[in-house]
Amino acid sequence: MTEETTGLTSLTKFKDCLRVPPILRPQMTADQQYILRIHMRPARIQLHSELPPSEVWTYEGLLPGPTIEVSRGQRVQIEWINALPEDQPYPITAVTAPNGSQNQPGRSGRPANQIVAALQPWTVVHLHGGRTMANSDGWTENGSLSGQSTTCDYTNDQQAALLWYHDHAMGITRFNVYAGLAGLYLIRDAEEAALHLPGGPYEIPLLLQDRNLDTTPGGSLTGRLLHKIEDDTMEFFGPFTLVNGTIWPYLPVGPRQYRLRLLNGSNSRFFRLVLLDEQGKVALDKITQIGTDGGLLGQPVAVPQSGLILAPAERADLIVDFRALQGQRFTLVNNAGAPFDNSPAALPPGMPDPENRLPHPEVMEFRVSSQPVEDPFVLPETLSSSYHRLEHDRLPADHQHRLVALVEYPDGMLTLRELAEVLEGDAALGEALIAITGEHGKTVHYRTIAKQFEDTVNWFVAYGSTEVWNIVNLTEDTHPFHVHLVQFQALSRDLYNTDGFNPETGGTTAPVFFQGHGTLDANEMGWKDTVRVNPGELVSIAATFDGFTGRFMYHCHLLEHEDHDMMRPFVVMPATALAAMDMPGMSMSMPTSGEHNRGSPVQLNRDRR
Ligand SMILES: [Cu+2]
Repeated sequence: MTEETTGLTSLTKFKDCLRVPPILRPQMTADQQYILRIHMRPARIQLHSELPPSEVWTYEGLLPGPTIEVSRGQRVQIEWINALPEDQPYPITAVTAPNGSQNQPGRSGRPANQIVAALQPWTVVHLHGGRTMANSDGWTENGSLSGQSTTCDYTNDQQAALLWYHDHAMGITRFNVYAGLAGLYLIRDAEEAALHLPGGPYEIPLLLQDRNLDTTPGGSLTGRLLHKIEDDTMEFFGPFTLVNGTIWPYLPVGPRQYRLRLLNGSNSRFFRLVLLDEQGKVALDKITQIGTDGGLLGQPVAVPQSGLILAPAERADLIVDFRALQGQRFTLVNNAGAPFDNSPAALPPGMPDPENRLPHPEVMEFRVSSQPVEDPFVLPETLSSSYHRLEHDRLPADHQHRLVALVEYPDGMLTLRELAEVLEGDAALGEALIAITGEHGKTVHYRTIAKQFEDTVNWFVAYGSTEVWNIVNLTEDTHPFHVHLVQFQALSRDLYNTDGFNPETGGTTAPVFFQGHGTLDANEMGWKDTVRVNPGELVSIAATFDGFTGRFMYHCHLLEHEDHDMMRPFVVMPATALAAMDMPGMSMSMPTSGEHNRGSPVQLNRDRR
C-alpha cells in the first residue's frame, strides 16, 4: 500500500506510473546500411511528481536513453554524438559527507566537490555485454569532447539478450553514468521468437538505480542529483530507488503473465529482490527466471527464496505470473544491505534497514487489474536448445588459466592484482607474495605482476582459445567481475579462508586455503558477462575469446571501484601473431598442447580432477 511519507525530505511511494523507454530500431539507408545517430544532451526531467525537474545528461533527451532494438546479425553503425554543452556546469553535485549520512538527502553540511563541479563533458560509450570489435568497444581513454562524435560498428552477432549502453570515460564513469548516461539494448533472434514469450506491452524492461538528491538550506529536496559518499565509504549508495528514471513507481498490469527484463544499473548498490503480497508474504513463487546477462537459460529456474540478487550490471530475464491475482497489489522490495557482502538480510523483507543503508527497501509496486484477460502463453520446458553448460573437465585440454586477486589496501585503494606463479629459480625480490593452498593441499606462491590500469599488459589471449580465469576475493565486500568482448560461464565458486592475507603488506603470512565448494545458484548457470565474487571466494569462469581481436578491458562493475582502480586491459591476438611477438611473457600467453601454462593457478585446478 502507498505510504504516507510526504514531507520536506521524503517522497510518496508508488505515486507515479512507471515509464517505459521508447524503442529505437535502426532504419535501413539507401545504401543498405543500418545507421543510428544518438546525441548526448542535457535535459530537465522530473524523477518524481513531487520534485522539481532534475538536470540530467541523457541519450536523446530520455532517461534512461531510448531502448535500441536489433536483430541478431543486423550490423548497425551508431554515431554517438557528444552534444553536451561545454559552457554549463556539470549536472550533478558530488560530496564527501560524514560517516552515517548516506541515508539522508542533502550535503550534510559539506561543500560540493570542486573537481567534479569543474568537469567537462567527456564521454565514451560502451555496449555492455556486446561482442564488439575493439575499436567500437568504448575504450575508456578514447573519450569525445563536446561537439565531437565517435562512430561504432556493432555486428550484433550473438544470441538474443538484454544488453545496455553506458558511459565508460576514464576516471569519471561513476559521475557520467550517475548523471544519466545509460540505456537499454535488446538483441532479438529466431530462437527467442519461437518461444512466443510475452511481448509488446507485456514485456517490460526495468532499469534499477539508486540516487540521492540535494536539499535547500531548509532541507527541501531540490531535485538536483547528489553523488554522496562518506569519509570512510567510497561507494555511492542513495536512499531513493529509480526504476526507468522514476522514483518508486507503480505499474498497472493485467492478471496475466509478463516478461520483465531487469538490469541493475546502479553505481554500487546490490539488489536482492523479493516480491511481497498485500499481507507482506513472500510471493517469489510467482517469478520464474528464464535468462541471464547473455541470453536465455536452457530451462526455466526458480528464483532463490531469499531473493533475486542483482549486482551492478547484472541482468535477469523473468516471467512473472499475475494470473488469478485480480485486484491485488504486489511490492518489489530490496533486502540487500550496502555495502553488500552476501550476508543474509538482517530484517524481514520490506522492513527498512537504515543501519545497512537501506532506509527505503521499496523498489516498485505492481497493481493487478480486476479485468480478466486471455493469456494462452505456456512457458516451455526448454528455452534455449543451443545452451550448453560448460564444465572445466570438458574444456579444450590446452586451455590457459589466469589468476587475479581482488585486494583492498589499508588506504582504501581497491585493486585487481594479476598474479603469476613464483617458479623455482625465480629471484626472491623481497616482494610480498601470496600463497594459496588448493583443494588437495598443494601450496603455490604468487607474485603481483600488475595492480593498476596503467601497469603493463600481461594477459595476451590467443584468438579463438578458451580460457579459465580465476578470481579470488581477499576483500570484505562482494565485487561484480565484468569482462568485455565475451559471454562466459561461472564454473565454480570455491570457498577460501583468507585470514593469512595481510592487507598492510599485500602478501600472506600464512597461505590462503581452500575450505570447501560453494554453490552457484541455478540462476547463475547461464551466459554471463558479470559475476559476483563474494568475500573469501575463488570464482572460476570460462570463456572462448573469439569474434574480434584487440585490446579490451575487464573490471569490477562497482563504478567507484572501476574508477579507482579495479580495471585492467587484456589483448586478444591470433596465436600466430603471438608466436611471432618476441617479447617477455609470451610463454605465459601461448596455449601449449596438453599443458597448462605458467602464471596460472594450475595446481589449484589440476588437483580438482
Ligand atoms: Cu569492486
